[in-house]
Amino acid sequence: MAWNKFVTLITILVVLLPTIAMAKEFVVGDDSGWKTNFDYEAWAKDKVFRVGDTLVFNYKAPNHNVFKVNGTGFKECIKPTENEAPLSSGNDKIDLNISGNKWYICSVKNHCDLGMKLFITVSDESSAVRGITLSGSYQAFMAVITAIHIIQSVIN
Ligand SMILES: [Cu+2]
Repeated sequence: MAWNKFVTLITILVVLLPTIAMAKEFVVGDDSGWKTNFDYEAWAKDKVFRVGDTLVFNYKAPNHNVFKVNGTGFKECIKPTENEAPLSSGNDKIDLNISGNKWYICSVKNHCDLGMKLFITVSDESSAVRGITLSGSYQAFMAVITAIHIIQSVIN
């Protein structure tokens, strides 16, 4: 009967919850990947990056690369000096371990000017905190479900 379904629902949610609370992996540009003539400002606009999340730059090596730069380097597309090695695997993962502003560019030819530049702000509210927030609303949700079931059983 309904009680069995309720127990099943609780079991599913308890199993799923830790997955929901885990750190996020952001694929830069989603399916488009890291390329010229893409609006990464628009891509990043509605996203919330947190400490513990990961950025993934996908592209066909060696056509592009990923350089971490500062705000000026980003704005003026300044290529880092020769002795700094860029990420260039074509599947570059960057762990966002520290909060603050981060700027990334491609230093191949004039790709930065052609739009291969990404600016994000990493929030210091960690994924663990987000998990707690989520489980808070989760508890509220479960309380409502339980209340509905109690009311239903009283009516019946
Ligand atoms: Cu490039």
